Amino acid sequence: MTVMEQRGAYRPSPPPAWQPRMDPAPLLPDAEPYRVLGTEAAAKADPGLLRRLYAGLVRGRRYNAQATALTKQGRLAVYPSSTGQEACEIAAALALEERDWLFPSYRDTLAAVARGVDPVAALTLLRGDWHTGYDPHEHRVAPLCTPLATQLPHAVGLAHAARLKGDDVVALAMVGDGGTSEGDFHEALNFAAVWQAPVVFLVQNNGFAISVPLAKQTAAPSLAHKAVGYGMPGRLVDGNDAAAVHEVLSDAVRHARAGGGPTLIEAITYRIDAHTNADDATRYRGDSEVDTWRGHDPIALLEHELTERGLLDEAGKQAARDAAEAMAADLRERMNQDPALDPMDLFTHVYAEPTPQLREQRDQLQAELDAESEGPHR
Ligand SMILES: Cc1ncc(C[n+]2csc(CCOP(=O)(O)OP(=O)(O)O)c2C)c(N)n1
Ligand SMILES: [Mg+2]
Repeated sequence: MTVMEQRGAYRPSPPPAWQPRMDPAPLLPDAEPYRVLGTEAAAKADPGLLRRLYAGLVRGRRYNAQATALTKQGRLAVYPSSTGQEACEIAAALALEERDWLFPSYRDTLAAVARGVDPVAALTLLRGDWHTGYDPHEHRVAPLCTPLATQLPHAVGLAHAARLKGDDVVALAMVGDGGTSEGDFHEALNFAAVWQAPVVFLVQNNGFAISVPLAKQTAAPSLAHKAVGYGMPGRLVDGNDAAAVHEVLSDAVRHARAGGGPTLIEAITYRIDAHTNADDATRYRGDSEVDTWRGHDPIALLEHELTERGLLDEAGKQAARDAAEAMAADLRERMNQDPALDPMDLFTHVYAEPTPQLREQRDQLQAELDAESEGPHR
């Protein structure tokens, strides 16, 4: 048969039937961020949990104020405050079991401390003293991560490995709104969904990536909507409502532990302070926006609920403040002691096998230190 005859014999047929691989509707976030405080759902919230959240929030705010003060005294190089975001920080820590893992960003010191990391050790990186100040295995808290979103693939890797080993472990990875534009965010969510890894992604949408507002960051309907493209559920929550954040995170952790796969949660919150002590936020945002968010303060919201239900009186508030003050005093005192540092530690744990350049730099520093220790130079 000639080619022309073959072509003539070709009968077009419709393409094979196509169907979406799953119904996307259940993955979509609700139209409104989920709330508990100030709604009927609040009556069902566990009083003990609300009290623990309250104590954690009060302590967290005091920690932020103290750490910021330490930057002004030259005791801390930099501090990214999470004032206004304490509900996300504390609820994240309380939604995990001891055996679970937390993968924090540089802003998530409070979550690390709420999981048991020593408040001083949590600041080691921000003081510039060492790579990280605590043993990540002790409280199952990965090092605070400064390169944006790199903690996300780490969390997925750990969660996937745990599942392969049969360990009943969930990883919670925290990231900012700006971090969602990173390639690592995409790779982490894609792998997590394909592998159905037991991981929960918590995006704290605090409105800004340093000076870049969300509108310049993304054109997505919400960050939670991004979940659908990966094949995982997206959830929206009021990030200043500690009870709501705790409930949504706990649901996602339970779902992941039961083999249901990952969830992407977007918590709507606001960064009350500047990006860090080195930033001047008045250059890119107005006071009225900040004031509006001060009116939706996570501590005030929870305090109101607890007071209304007769679960918190003046003595209870004072007890929370006293505990926070004692923590701050201890932090101040220990941070005011000069740490004993070996400059040669700069080169420790950078690579398993140091590169020739690193070896050269190490030798050079050692020679300089030796020369210095030989006493005053002639
Ligand atoms: C890979 C990478 N690129 C750029 C930076 C510089 N940087 C530090 S914080 C930041 C903004 C991040 O904003 P967001 O993810 O919203 O977190 P937030 O600081 O608001 O908690 C940028 C761009 C970085 N640390 N890492
Ligand atoms: Mg942000």
